[in-house]
Amino acid sequence: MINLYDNAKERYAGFGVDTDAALAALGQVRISMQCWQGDDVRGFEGGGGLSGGISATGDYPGRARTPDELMADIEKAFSLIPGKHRLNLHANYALHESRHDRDTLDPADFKLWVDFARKNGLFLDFNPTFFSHPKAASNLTLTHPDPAIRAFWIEHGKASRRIAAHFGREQGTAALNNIWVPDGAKDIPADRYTPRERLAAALDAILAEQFDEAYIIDSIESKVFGIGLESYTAGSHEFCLSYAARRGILCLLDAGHFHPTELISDKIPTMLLFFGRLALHVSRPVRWDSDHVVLFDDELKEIAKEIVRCNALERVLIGLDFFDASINRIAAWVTGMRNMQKALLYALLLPYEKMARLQEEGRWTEIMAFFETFKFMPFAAVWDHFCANHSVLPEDRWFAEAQAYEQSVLSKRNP
Ligand code: RNT
Ligand code: ZN
Repeated sequence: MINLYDNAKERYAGFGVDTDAALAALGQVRISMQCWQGDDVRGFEGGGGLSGGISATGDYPGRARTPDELMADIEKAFSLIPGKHRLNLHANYALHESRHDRDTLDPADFKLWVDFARKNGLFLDFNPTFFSHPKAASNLTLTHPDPAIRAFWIEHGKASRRIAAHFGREQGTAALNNIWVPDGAKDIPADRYTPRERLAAALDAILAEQFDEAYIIDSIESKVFGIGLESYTAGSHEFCLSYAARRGILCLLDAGHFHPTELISDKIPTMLLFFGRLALHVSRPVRWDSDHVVLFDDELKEIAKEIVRCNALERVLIGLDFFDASINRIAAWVTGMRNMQKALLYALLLPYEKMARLQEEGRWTEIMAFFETFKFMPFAAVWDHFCANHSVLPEDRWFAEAQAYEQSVLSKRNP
């Protein structure tokens, strides 16, 4: 029988590409998987629905309803994803010891998650939750005109940083603490300046406490608009980029937070010129910030290509952000995670030096031909080899396993 991997290795070597080195590099990359795909961003506070101008659409059966179910589902998903990764938590997934409101959350409220991460060899990341809460009912938090409400959310931001730093200390490697606020306006605002002034001041207050950067990395996520917030978003890209640059934190790019034809792949090399690190929410916007599952499509490959081309696998913190409630949620996670990995592998298997030289010489026909040739290289054999090395099912077999779990576990859950 022909060994497909050996054959692929030889073909790639013909272009000077070392498949073993690519697989070793991919094995080092931890992607942060969003806990919120498992339960449609509901969390465990038992409050009202999702707010903040975001929306999980669909009612596919089998949503995780309890912490135990969510943890079991996350474990199932990771069993179908090669390599070791990270888990991205939101503050509204606190497993309360003491029923704290968001302004007084503390690390003890996340002890069970820390235990869960340790048991599964995962590293944790964190997000304060500035939505789905009575005090965010108007979709105003850090820009709220009422100083008491602003103070509540500032305390939440501070509490979140303490929790993230605690994760970092426990896991011996920094946790990303990403701030995203929905604040904005449905219709044309009379004043675009004052809310942004308040946002900057509130962020300064949240970030005032100093932590060891070995434990926590701070970022701020921009957005162009949300549902019901169509006309104005205080934390626009210019706001977040400028704020992050001036205050020395990271700017997080969410693939769905720009105008429909604006792509984050082009922003990656640009920002890496000026920032030591960059954080991503890889998502798939369909006509708007719809948070569809990440597919192995052209933009995903382009995102991965820019990260690899800039030699920035350690400088770009890759997290996923989608929440599709219309399909099997385990399959959603596994598809998105594996696709992110596939895109990175695809990028690691391109002969950049050679192509960069062609670009210097203006030989654009050859560059185009190279890219097209590589679409038909035996990439799948290299990917399946990676899965086998990590004792995970290959591309054509994992889905049956997800279906079996749906049959035996998910289908037994009531809505
Ligand atoms: C919202 C942002 C944000 C959320 C998560 C749940 O548009 O993308 O990152 O999706 O925090
Ligand atoms: Zn996001």
